[in-house]
Amino acid sequence: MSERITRRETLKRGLAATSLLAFLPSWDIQALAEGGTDVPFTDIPANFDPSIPNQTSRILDIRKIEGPFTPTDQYFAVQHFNRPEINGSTYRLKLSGLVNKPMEISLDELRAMRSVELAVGYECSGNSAHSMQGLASCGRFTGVPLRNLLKHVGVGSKAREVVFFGTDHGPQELVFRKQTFNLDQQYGRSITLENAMKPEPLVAYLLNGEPLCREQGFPVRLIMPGWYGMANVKWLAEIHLQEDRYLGNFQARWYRSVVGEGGSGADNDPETKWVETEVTRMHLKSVIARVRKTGGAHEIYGYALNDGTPMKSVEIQIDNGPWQRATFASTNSKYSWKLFTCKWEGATPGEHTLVSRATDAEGNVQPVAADLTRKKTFLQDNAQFPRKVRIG
Ligand SMILES: Nc1nc2c(c(=O)[nH]1)N[C@H]1C(S)=C(S)[C@@H](COP(=O)(O)O)O[C@H]1N2
Ligand SMILES: [Mo]
Repeated sequence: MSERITRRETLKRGLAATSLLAFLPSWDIQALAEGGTDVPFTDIPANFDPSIPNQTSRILDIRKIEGPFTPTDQYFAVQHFNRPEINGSTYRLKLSGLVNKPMEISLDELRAMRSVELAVGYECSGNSAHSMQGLASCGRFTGVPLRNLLKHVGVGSKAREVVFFGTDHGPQELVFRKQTFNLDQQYGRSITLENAMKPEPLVAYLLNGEPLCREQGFPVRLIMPGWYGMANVKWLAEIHLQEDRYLGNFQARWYRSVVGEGGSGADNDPETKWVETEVTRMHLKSVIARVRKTGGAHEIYGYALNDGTPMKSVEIQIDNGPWQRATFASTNSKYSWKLFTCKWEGATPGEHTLVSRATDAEGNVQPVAADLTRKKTFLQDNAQFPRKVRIG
């Protein structure tokens, strides 16, 4: 008997060790586990303190990234209104509009449906050097594939657009020609039915194996793998199917990019075509997050994000030297953020400039800031992000 218990214990311990190994990213095994030290960045503004709690956002301190999944208490958070507090036991997700059987689904009913788990990394479309690239995270999300839910209620034959409303709402300035109204709006986003029926979108209720916390949208949120953060509607109240396009503020106005094409780029050059587009899928980006010193060796760590197109490479340039290829972590997956590491040979004392650039399998290369000067609006800033460090 006791032997059996012992064997079971050993088995348990063995399993624990295996799963631990599975989650110990190749990313940090060497430098982080062997007790290295952080090489300080000298480009961090004196007033930058991501630990200060903030009503509208929580920034991830990317110097603390240790592995594939961002711990829940560090996970970045952005919202336009408040963070509604929802009672999970009375919660109902409404499915309405052009559906065959309108429904109100409880959390227990949702949990009883077949679920999938997916590693998804994303950033806010406003993430940039201003937030030290900390409006990004990666989590393990569990939920019901959106298309299963839609099949469950039956998609009406005229439905073309799927709208997601959060519980949160508040006054919004709405400009119509020369009139300005201040009207209450819910947070709302839409996608085409075609995108909704793809296998990836998830109606998620767990993050890293735990119920979503309030900041991340308890009890239920949408997750659109490969898309910028604004698509991932939190505190999901209603999924509404309709024929016409949805033009709510956060769909039609707030998340747009305006880029000049052709001509000189001067605002009034009639040869310049100003192209206005929706913000949807993530543009290719990589960011250096940490530099670690272990014994005499230096190593550079960072994350890369994109729309799920296979990532071909991340390269690192040190002090305008040759580009050298970084190694991707074995734990990366199609929609996770892609962690990378690169050995820094022959690092000398003093200040150095480091920069990374990502390239995808379709040949897209992460731009430099000068390539983006014709983008008038600040969203989708995926420019290369030069860093400064000092080796003591
Ligand atoms: N209901 C609701 N969902 C929302 C928002 C919001 O204001 N309300 N903000 C969006 C934006 S702009 C971003 S970047 C992501 C951030 O997701 P996170 O807080 O889980 O990191 O949530 C999105 N989902
Ligand atoms: Mo965002």
